[in-house]
Amino acid sequence: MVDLAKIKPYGDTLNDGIIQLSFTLPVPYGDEAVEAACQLVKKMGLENPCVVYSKDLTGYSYFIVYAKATQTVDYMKIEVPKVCVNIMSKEEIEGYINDNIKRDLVIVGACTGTDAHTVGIDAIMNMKGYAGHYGLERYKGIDAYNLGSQVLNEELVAKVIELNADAILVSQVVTQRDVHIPNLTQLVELLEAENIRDRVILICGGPRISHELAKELGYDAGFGVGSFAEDVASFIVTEIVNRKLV
Ligand code: B12
Repeated sequence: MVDLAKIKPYGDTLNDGIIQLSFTLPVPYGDEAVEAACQLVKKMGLENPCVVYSKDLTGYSYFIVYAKATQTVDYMKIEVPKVCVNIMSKEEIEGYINDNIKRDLVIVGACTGTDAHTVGIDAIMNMKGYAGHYGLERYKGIDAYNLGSQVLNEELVAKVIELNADAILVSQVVTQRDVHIPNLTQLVELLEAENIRDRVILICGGPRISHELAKELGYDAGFGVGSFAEDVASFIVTEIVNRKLV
């Protein structure tokens, strides 16, 4: 029986609390390294650590450990800020643009700053799309410009002005040392300085981007893992109509 007010991990039998951790310790492989791994897991508040796999990483040591969590979470009290929009199919979005906006939309996207990961922004924008979901370049009524990777915010803003874009898509995949935060913030500042922030739909995305973070940073929406072009396009077209940017 699952008590939603007190959920805990399920490993072998329901409510046994068993979880799996994997990590690397910067010490040579051996009994002392295994003991260090167990002690570390216990210090995390987990019980009965059991090293089920370990490997010498030439000077470092890698572990997979099973352990028992006794903590629980009240699932009934969970609230996650999400993009609230009716997700339409590609054809429905094309029809919505035709019926409600009556002009082609210009969407400019890029992976910005020092970030060279193109696959995420390509998944959303490229003609062939991702996992069976066509990208924005294939949509009737959308002119999509994918500027690629390592695009400076200044370059992106210049392109947005040149094309009189309706929406900006920013991809940030690398989040080491929170490098994405000042980069995303700078873009908002540049758009404000150019006095165009209010007339564009500003969206960011990436595997460690949440809608909550995006809103905090001054974006209209944030999209994470598993997003498709339909999710983003549905948000953009609805927002354009709601904000009377038609
Ligand atoms: C492929 C890859 C690379 C390739 C990138 C090639 C390319 N042309 O893109 C190369 C080898 C160049 C690379 C380099 C590096 N990488 Co790399 N890379 C990856 C890897 C294996 C896959 C990323 C990927 O393609 N995912 C598939 C796409 C489809 O998923 P996605 O990006 O999440 O996109 C989806 C959503 O997030 C969302 N989305 C993404 N962007 C946007 C934008 C908008 C607007 C919207 C709406 C949605 C959206 O929609 C997409 C579809 O659903 C990941 C590990 C992993 N398994 O994820 C590491 C990873 C991202 N890389 C990492 C690192 C550290 C690096 C390097 C710094 C390594 C180094 N020390 O040199 C460099 C950085 C280079 C740079 N300047 O950016 C780390 C990042 C850690 C962190 N927290 O920051 C990861 C997580 C690996 C790891 N575990 O350490 N990498």
